Amino acid sequence: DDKIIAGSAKHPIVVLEKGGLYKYGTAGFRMKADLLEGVTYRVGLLASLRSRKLNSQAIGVMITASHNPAIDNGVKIVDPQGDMLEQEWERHATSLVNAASDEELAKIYNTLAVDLKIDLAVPAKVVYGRDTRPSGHKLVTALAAALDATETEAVDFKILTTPQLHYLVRATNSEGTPLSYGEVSEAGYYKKLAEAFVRCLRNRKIEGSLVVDCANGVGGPKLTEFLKYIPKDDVSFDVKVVNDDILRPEVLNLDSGADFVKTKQRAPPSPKPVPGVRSCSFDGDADRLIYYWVDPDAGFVMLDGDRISSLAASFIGDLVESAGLRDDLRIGVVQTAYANGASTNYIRQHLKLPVICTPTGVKHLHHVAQGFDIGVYFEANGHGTVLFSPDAVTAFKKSEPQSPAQKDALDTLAALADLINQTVGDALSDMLMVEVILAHKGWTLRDWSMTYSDLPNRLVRVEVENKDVFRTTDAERRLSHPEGCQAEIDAEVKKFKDARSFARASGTENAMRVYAEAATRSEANELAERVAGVVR
Ligand code: 16G
Ligand code: ZN
Repeated sequence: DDKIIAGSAKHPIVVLEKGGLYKYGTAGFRMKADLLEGVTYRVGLLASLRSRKLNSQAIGVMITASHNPAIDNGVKIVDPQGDMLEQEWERHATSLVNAASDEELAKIYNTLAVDLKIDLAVPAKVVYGRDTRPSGHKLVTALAAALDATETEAVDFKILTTPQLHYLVRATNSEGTPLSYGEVSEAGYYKKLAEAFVRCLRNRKIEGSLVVDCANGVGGPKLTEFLKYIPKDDVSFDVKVVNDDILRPEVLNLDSGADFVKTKQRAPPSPKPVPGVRSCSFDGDADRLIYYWVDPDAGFVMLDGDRISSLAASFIGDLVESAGLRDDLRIGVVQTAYANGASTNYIRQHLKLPVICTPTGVKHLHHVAQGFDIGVYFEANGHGTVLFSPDAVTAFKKSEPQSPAQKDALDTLAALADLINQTVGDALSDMLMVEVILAHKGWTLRDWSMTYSDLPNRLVRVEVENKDVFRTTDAERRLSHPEGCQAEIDAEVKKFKDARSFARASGTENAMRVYAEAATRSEANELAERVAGVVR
């Protein structure tokens, strides 16, 4: 206790104004970096408890604020298989972090250990990383102090993308087992991806070049490093890495990155987009991906998470068919209410695959996707992945092919299961998947964009007095509270053709978000404004 109290005194918590509380949300704790030192120390304590609770398996801690401005930072916990912290424990994180004093902190820590039947004498292990934000240094020091105070084995992987840290957690816990996820090192991650990329492509050719905007975040140097692992004799992959300046923190996520492209619906202004060139953007911690190009005739065309999802589902669905496994493996797609209605229709009616809608936040989508043999999940904002069950992977490896085409399909599926990050959405891995699919199909971005037409849509942010009075049901598609609000929204939606709209409280900002879809752009805009009026 003395050690915990002494450490906490060195990394004090900032008491929030007006009795405000810190809350472990969809992105862990995320806020202005100067509020986070004490928070990170306390998260370190919780990570050690979690490791001890789970038979000394390694727990991950990632320090990042993704697409937020450079002055923000965040801290979140990664579970042993590389997935998000179990929801039940978010409460424990919140209660530990809000302890009123150093002594109170030690008390809550001990109470949690008793209540959760945690043996504090067993070993604990925590592995951690951070993005390129300058504040990361100080937060890592606070984290290390907590691990020291609790006698937890600590491995500092230094600067990483968020998905790399997730990879390393899973690799650490599976090392030396038949289910080994890969070498426990950053190089191991690159080797696994590069090897799977080559296997996925075999003699197929990637056409043209690809410009990758890295939002001046950690994805830039990591992508450059990855490219060194591609054997030039086997694959020619012409990538131009742009917006990869990590030395000037003030440019992080500035007028660039996947979040900018998706919300502004335009290409980053710099470097000046070259018409026709295939382009994509990562976000600040490289777990989101958006594709686009500037068309000489049509202007800017974007291929977002819904497009990546339907592309993956279509390709993998066809492969499973060719592999003769259609009757053995259940394939499904998971989306949120933000998914464009046209994508949902395309997947259900054209691809004939089930679609399930969940609330916003990766943990929800991931969990539901795990219920399929092959679960494709993406948020429209470009975060997502494809999960393969152990049964599916066994089927790819053990099925006896009856024809060269069937063998080819099985080999490609097995390689995809290695290429696609199984722990969390990963911009680098997803980008390689998209490149593989386009190469197999012989498609340009224009071909990809022709599969269906998006319904015109509009997303608005609405400032409200108290967002907490708004509660949702039906995977956030309807408001249950305040009473009568949903009926008013329904009445507005009814006035438009082919329309849909919903309002939900943001989990990351103090605001409401309103989404509307309708037959034309002006109708979508008008509906969004009207529903915003209902909420305001
Ligand atoms: C978080 C979520 C992201 C979601 C976003 C919604 C994770 C790792 N991240 O960033 O998936 O799209 O929140 O933000 O779950 P909002 O609640 O402010 O709309
Ligand atoms: Zn991110």
